[in-house]
Amino acid sequence: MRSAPLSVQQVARLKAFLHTEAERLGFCALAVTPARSAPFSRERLAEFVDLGRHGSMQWLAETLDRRAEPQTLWPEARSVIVLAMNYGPDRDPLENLAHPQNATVSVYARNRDYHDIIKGKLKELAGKFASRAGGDVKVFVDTAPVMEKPLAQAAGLGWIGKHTNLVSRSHGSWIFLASIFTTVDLAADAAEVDHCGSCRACLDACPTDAFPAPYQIDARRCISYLTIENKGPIPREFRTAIGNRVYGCDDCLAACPWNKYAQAASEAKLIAREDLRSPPLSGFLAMDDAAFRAFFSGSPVKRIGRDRFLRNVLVAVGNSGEPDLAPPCEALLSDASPLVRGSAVWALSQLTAPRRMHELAAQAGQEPDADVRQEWQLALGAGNELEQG
Ligand code: B12
Ligand code: SF4
Ligand code: SF4
Repeated sequence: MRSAPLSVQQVARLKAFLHTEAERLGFCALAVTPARSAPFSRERLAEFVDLGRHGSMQWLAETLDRRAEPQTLWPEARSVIVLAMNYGPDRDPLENLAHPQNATVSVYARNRDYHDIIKGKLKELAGKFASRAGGDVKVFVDTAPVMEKPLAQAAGLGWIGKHTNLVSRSHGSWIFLASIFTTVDLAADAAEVDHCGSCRACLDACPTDAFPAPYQIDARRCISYLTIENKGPIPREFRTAIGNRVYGCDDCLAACPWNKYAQAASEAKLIAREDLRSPPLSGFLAMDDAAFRAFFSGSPVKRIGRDRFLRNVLVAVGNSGEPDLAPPCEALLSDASPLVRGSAVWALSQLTAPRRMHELAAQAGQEPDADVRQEWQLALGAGNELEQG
């Protein structure tokens, strides 16, 4: 149902109300754009998918039409209220990369899952707005088929930087995005323009060369994709470059000079848990499913499950240069998960002498999984066939 048009004064009062309430709820910025696709966003999303840069994120291709056009997602929508929440780190987010025996969890995942935090606040704001303005509302954060960055740029919250994330002149790039769609026509705010200039710090900072060109990303090469979205083994070509990053990556964001304006998160649930600032890798290797769930209760890390998390930890262990981590890895050679077994083979191959690898292969016996067999073959060197199960 389309809402009745409001006077200029009514719209101004509603927007003032939205700003006050959003600030009270802990959002750092809010702006409005019409419920129309942002310029070029459809073509660029289609190109990204056509080139296969979405990897296994098939949902990006399946929802393309709704994602590219807000009114295909919800025909009655007239305006989109875009919001940002600051999750800025309180110290150098990359300092832990210099401690290869500890794990680096990306800044956004060092405490509670932002989806849960933002969704509750969005619903509260949307409910209050709807009771004043009339009409219907729908709230979205991250997982819905909405192109949050182009809408945020169109609303004026910031611009999509060369690292393909939104950068704000006042808050830098450590911001989450969310939106409220409404059937009410609200006056649009002015779009933001690009302030990257000749800078290319983010492009040069990427450890896996995931930017085919400025403003374009190949998700298949991005550590965030490889450690979070990707369900299979981590492709060998990226394992060394991943270093000790066990969940996501922040290097391109951290490189951005506009973060000099960023502030540390004020929302307590987004401030890093002490035990996630620099957790020793050794502490994760013995985790079973129950221990993993308990440790990551309420955290976004829980989403990938124990096996994928251990896969990531084992890649970091392989990069740690720490032979003391070999014994707990050996125990994982007989793990129930082929993903974990295969990653343990690789980690050990980086830490252990070839003779020991041959002893371990003999002890491992028959291997039913083809991927794990291949890991063994590569770890033992060509010509060493492992028995098939
Ligand atoms: C899929 C996805 C990913 C993928 C792909 C990343 C990407 N850049 O799109 C992966 C898994 C790699 C990923 C990683 C991360 N993500 Co993510 N992700 C998403 C998601 C769900 C969809 C994004 C999407 O549609 N991508 C497809 C591309 C084609 O769309 P697009 O980037 O909007 O496209 C624009 C640009 O590419 C640009 N463009 C393309 N070609 C060209 C050419 C020229 C000349 C120009 C000027 C522009 C241009 O224009 C396009 C359209 O306007 C959004 C949430 C959402 N619903 O939007 C979160 C989101 C983008 N992610 C977010 C975050 C925080 C991250 C990470 C930082 C997490 C981490 N620490 O590990 C990393 C950052 C990696 C990076 N450099 O982008 C935040 C970003 C907030 C912000 N400030 O922008 C979002 C918005 C989630 C949220 N609700 O806050 N993510
Ligand atoms: S998040 Fe890391 S791997 Fe992904 S594009 Fe940025 S720097 Fe590269
Ligand atoms: S690091 Fe430089 S090029 Fe990259 S987003 Fe920031 S300003 Fe733009």
